[in-house]
Amino acid sequence: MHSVNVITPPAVEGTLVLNGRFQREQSLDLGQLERYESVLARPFDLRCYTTNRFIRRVEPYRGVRLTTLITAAGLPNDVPGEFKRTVFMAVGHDGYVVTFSWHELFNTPVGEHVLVAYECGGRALDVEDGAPILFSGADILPAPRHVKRLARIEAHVLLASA
Ligand SMILES: Nc1nc2c(c(=O)[nH]1)N[C@H]1C(S)=C(S)[C@@H](COP(=O)(O)O)O[C@H]1N2
Ligand SMILES: [Mo]
Repeated sequence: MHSVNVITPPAVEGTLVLNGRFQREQSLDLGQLERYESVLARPFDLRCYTTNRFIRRVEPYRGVRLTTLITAAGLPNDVPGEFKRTVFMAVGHDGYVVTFSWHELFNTPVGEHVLVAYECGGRALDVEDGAPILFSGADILPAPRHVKRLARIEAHVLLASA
């Protein structure tokens, strides 16, 4: 896989960094996330993919769409059309990683439901609650892409190996 050097800044709790192949690296604390247009999600059951275990009912999240943050940071465009080969890695402070493709986020209904949340059930989430929380509201089993203590969104432009 082709990958540019990603210089990872020191992680600050409650602050989300967008880095890698974005045009403008971003660093957003909870207050800055709240300034973007917000979306209210539906309540859902958090259920583990690996075990199918029911974890808990989650009240409606409020947050900003991941696509809104990515658009603000600027998709890679050094090579025409390369933005369509971009994969985004969402990384938690504990090193937990999940992926999203550009197509999935910008060209399927899944993307409309991927939020970086800072409020749940009308109550502000703070760092102790795991904020900001990334979640993908259209997933069949939502627990894997429900990332607590979200630290970074990395943009990687993939190249075929042959
Ligand atoms: N930051 C982070 N978020 C995570 C994980 C993790 O290891 N780290 N595990 C995921 C998985 S696989 C599950 S099943 C749920 C578990 O949720 P819980 O810790 O609230 O029980 O968190 C998800 N979000
Ligand atoms: Mo899980």
